[in-house]
Amino acid sequence: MILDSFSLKGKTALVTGGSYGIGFAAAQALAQAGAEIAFNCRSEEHLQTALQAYHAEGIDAKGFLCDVTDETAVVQMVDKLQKEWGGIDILVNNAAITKRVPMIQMDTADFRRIIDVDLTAAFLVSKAVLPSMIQKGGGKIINICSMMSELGRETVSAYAAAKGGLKMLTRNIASEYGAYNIQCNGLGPGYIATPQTAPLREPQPDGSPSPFETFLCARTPAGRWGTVDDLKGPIVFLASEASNFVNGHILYVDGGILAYLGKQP
Ligand code: NAP
Ligand code: GCO
Repeated sequence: MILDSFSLKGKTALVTGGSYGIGFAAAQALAQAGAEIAFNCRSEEHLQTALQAYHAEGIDAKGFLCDVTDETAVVQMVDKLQKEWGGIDILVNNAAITKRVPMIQMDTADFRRIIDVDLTAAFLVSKAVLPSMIQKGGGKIINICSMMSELGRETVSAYAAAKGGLKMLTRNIASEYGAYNIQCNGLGPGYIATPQTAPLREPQPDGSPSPFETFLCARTPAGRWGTVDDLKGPIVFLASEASNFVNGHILYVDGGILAYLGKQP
């Protein structure tokens, strides 16, 4: 039955940055499709809150306090999971940060930090997980890309550079490890209502939508912000056997933004 190819029963999945936002929703979806879930984040408070939320939904998630830029901590987390699970079948490189500031005003340290979290970390975690995927005879790596993997906009130079790099890292992992039955693809959300984009959705003092919200909805054929629920089906697809011949692809889930010049004012 074709639907069986979307099942993740018996699979294990690590979602970086799975304490809230898109990462939490991705982990929820993978669990609902049958996978065992692990996630990491930086904050003890977020970790505990997320564990309670997962457990309240009957998801026996494993949580780790681990900064994805800390290679030692990443290797320790992956080693622990591989000992407990016998390997990691699915890796979602989701954790990322942004800082919205004009490039010439951006501190170099901030630029470097964003590249470190949003790009280098995907290299670190993938490098830690790939050997056991090769040994197991296959695996899935899903890198959470962005509209900024394709488009620029004011104030997001570091983030866009990272997300553009993440698109090509995705293609390179696909190229280098496809022979081991490992598929590495990107999921490229449009604009999604999460804490990361909350500042862009802040209503104006008179209660009217933010200028960015008005702009974005005119730029999106669907005419709305995406929700984390919009991403659940695509993430399960990319994590499942249903996508075994999809490799190096960035699946944009953007309501049509990348296809659209924008509504004429
Ligand atoms: P978010 O709301 O800011 O959530 C980020 C998650 O990553 C949190 O769980 C956070 O937990 C964790 N995190 C941040 N830095 C970390 C680090 N150094 N080590 C470990 N965990 C870390 O972001 P989001 O909107 O859900 O976005 C998730 C992913 O989707 C990111 O890759 C983002 O670039 C991408 N994306 C977002 C949108 C959107 O519109 N929201 C669109 C396209 C792509 P702690 O704070 O506890 O560490
Ligand atoms: C921004 C937003 C975007 C979204 C997302 C779009 O400031 O433009 O943060 O970067 O997070 O990546 O796909």
